[in-house]
Amino acid sequence: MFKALKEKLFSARKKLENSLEESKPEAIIQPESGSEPEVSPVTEPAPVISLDSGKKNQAGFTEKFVSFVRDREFIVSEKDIRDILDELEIGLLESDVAFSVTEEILSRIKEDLSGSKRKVGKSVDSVVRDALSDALLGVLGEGVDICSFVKTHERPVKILFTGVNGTGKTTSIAKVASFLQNNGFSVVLGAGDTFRAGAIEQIDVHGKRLGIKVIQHQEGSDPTAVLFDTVEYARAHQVDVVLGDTAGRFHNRANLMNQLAKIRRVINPDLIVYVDEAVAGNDAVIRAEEFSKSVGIDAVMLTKVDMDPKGGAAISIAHAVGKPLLFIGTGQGYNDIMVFNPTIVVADLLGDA
Ligand SMILES: Nc1nc2c(ncn2[C@@H]2O[C@H](COP(=O)(O)OP(=O)(O)O)[C@@H](O)[C@H]2O)c(=O)[nH]1
Ligand SMILES: [Mg+2]
Repeated sequence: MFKALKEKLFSARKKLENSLEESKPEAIIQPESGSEPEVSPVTEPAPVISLDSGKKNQAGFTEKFVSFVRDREFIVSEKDIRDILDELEIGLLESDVAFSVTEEILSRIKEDLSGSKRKVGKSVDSVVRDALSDALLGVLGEGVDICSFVKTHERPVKILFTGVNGTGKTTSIAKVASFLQNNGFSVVLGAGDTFRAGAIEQIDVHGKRLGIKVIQHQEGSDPTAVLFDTVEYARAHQVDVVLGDTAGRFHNRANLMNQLAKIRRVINPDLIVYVDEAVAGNDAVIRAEEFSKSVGIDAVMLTKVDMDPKGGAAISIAHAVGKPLLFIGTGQGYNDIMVFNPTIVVADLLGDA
């Protein structure tokens, strides 16, 4: 997973380590005669290299830092790491990381590494690793614990899935249903895609395989009625969670959007999950933003991560939309689903998993 991103991050990490290694105090400054290198003077820092100020580079950074060493701190000039960050910027964009997210990551790394915050006592590789890790965690957010969400909401918890056709909504509903079942919750499915031929049968097959009830009406019927009946069924049978399928929607198709608005009004879902595919890269991020504005979404599920060697969409989507990435789909089987845990993902991206 995320092969391209891992390679870019690995390359930047090694280059930053080398650059910081060269900025070590011993390499730049002569200790004052008689003073212990470990207990250095508390004088004002003496600039060693001055840079032109005011110029902005590609990533919008101002070259205002100076390189110097004081006490057991070392200061890395922005110039020292600028080329590496420029290269990383291109690498992230090439890996489909959204522009705004790329800028955010770079700005966090720059802020973390340049300046006088770091102690030499910490190894260079951990300084760099922590800077990259913090920057990535900063854009990935907290994630969501769906099981706690279900536990803390009134039953039945109503979760509606929306998004463009073919991205994996129905398959994802089956996976989420199986995941919830495995975590001890009862589930009922609502065949709310009454629009596309074969959609009802498709979700019915999943339901049969998983041993989960599927509420369905005829093709072409009102999806709001199907989902209303599904919620009624859940109430009557004390089912914990309702998972509602919907027809593929384009934000610019008024009739489908109106249908969704009606479902929302009548069903009042606890969670609207926007589903898109990682292979769509930046398009997925842009669509998610548009859906978020027009429909209003609460969380995202990104499918086909197994088919996306780049990984940028998974890194970008939560930050770009301002909503958490709930799950990622990693294949066609029911178990090919992963809770999106930012800490685990970042550890994997930086090669620690
Ligand atoms: N490789 C892979 N294929 C997936 C994943 N999720 C869904 N699919 C496939 O994507 C296709 C469309 O899925 P479907 O659920 O029908 O999409 P929908 O139109 O949005 O409901 C199917 O062939 C699924 O098996 C995934 O995480 N990985
Ligand atoms: Mg479907």
